[in-house]
Amino acid sequence: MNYFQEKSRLRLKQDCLCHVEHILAKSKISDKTIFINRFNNHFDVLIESLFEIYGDQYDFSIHIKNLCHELAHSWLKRDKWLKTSDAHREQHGDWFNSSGMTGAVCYVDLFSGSLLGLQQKLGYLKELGITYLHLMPLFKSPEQENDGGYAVSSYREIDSKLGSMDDFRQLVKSFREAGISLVLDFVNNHTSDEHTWALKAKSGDPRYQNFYYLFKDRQIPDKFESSLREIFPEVRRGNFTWNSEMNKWVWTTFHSYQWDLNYRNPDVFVAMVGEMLYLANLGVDILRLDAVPFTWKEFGTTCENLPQAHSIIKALNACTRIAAPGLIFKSEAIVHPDDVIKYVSPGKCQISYNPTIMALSWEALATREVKLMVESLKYRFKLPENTAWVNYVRSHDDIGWTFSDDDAQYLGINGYDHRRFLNVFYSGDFPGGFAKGYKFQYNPSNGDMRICGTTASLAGLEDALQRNDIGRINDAVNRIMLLYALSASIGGIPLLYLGDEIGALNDTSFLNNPGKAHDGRWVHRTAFDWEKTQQTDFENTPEAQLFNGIKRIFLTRKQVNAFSLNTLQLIDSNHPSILLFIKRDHKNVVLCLFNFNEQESLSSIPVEFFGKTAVDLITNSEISLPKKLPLNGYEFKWYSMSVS
Ligand code: OTU
Repeated sequence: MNYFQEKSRLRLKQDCLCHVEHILAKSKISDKTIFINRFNNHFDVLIESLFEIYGDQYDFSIHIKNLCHELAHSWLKRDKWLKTSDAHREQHGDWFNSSGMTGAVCYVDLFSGSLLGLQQKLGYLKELGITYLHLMPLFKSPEQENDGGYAVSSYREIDSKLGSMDDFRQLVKSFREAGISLVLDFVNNHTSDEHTWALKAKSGDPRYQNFYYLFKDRQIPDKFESSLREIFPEVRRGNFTWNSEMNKWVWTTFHSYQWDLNYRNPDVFVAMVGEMLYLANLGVDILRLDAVPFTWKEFGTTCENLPQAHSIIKALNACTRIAAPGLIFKSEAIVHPDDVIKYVSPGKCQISYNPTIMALSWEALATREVKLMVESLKYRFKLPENTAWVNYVRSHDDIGWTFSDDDAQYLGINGYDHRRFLNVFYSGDFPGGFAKGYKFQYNPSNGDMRICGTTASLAGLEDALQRNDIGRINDAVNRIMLLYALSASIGGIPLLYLGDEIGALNDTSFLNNPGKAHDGRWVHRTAFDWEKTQQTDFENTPEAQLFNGIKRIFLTRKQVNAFSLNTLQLIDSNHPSILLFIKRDHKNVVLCLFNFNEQESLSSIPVEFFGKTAVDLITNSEISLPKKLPLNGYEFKWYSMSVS
């Protein structure tokens, strides 16, 4: 910023401050200084981030004033209990990351039928120790195809099949009282083509036509297209959709009914802040920012991960710090590891999926070698303070092999060939393999594809059950527990895909539903089988082993502060299949070992620990640590010692 820009920024700040003071003065609320202080503390970051994207717009200051108006009014509408929680969380910048935090995710309709039904499942979630629950998109969306709710028609209306806004408000309160934070998606890259803004655009309203990227002919789309990726090439080629009502091409990165929002227009930013703060004021604790890499477009680029997409997040974050500081963001960037990490900071997204470790733990199961995961952990795991990874085994989406080709090359692995091998392995085509998955979105232009399937089916349980082979069933169960144990101890928050704890298998019944049949991801978005939970109590079924095993993993994790910390010390196990790292805090040192192999394997133990007495955290028994430690097939071990 030059001298004149600096001057005008200061003047703008003064104007905005007057503006919000004026709004607050009209309200009866007594604690106005809290808002003013926050405004003073975060306005500079807000304005700098917005200046990066809108600084060249002649009406910049008008939009900023509209934004301030939105911030002040949203804060005034915020419930008292949320304001109390805001104050507490401001004092505890890492409130979301402790070993007590355990995540889970579900579709409300598939898990419990409705929001009221979900209230009834509180006991089940508590038994598993869940303290963070991500509810997949809940809002109004097109009747037939809606990308599992990721085509939002209104950010302020609950899908009537799931319940009402009042049901949701009640749920937020009772879950918060039960110690469960709620996570919702903020689908901010696009709306559905049935959102009021899209409907107005279709009817010719120029203000709302400017909310989207519309083009009268193919000239500009073609120029962009040459450098763009295709996300769902089996559904539609290219990134643009012809709309005959407007006689225009619309930018649609995902499906044709998901219209990308035009963030070049500051009006869109202000409107989306309004929607975001509405969600915040419902009492949502965490917003998952969907598809974060895609919000800014520039000619000649991939239109992913551009610096301006980061400026948008910084600005959204600053808005929450001012008007709803109890809220944090979770980044959903399933991209190259170097790009994933750039979204994670206290000023952007405080938490993020860890897609690299997710993919690499499946990679290690397929290869029985941990070297690619170790290489990645060396350089791509460390996060800034007051941020955390969300470690997941499976999500509602496909698995993309987003590891770094440089890491692979360093180890003598050809990234392209390795991805091909992993796709063949997990789609079940590899001779002698254990996985039963499905190929997803094969792109004939470049050979890319991804993989679908439930955790259990990908880990071999479906195949083992079909063969009725006890040995294979045990292997499959142990693979699943291995991955969950890793997610619970590596650092950050583990995330359970509900159903994994009872071994949910692939379900192809979605093929009979015309709204879902074209999207293979529904094979792993299965209806929760409550009958299976009955078996977990008294039978030695795979369901019982999984449920009790995962529950034990989560409950044990709660007692180990070091498991949530971002720091990790990698140790060479001297065995290609064994991952070995140390987690420590000021009180305890925990050796964590994971055998990615069905055979018994021997791990070296660091010399400083020879002969030390350690507690096996899972069995609660004591052991004197040997030089070489045997691990059974797919076994994991957590050995804790106090710092002397
Ligand atoms: C997300 O995923 C959601 O998780 C998907 O369920 C949605 O379909 C999609 O956005 C559109 O809303 O490409 O294959 O780097 O990987 O945003 C899934 C981010 C996806 C993308 C991700 C996207």
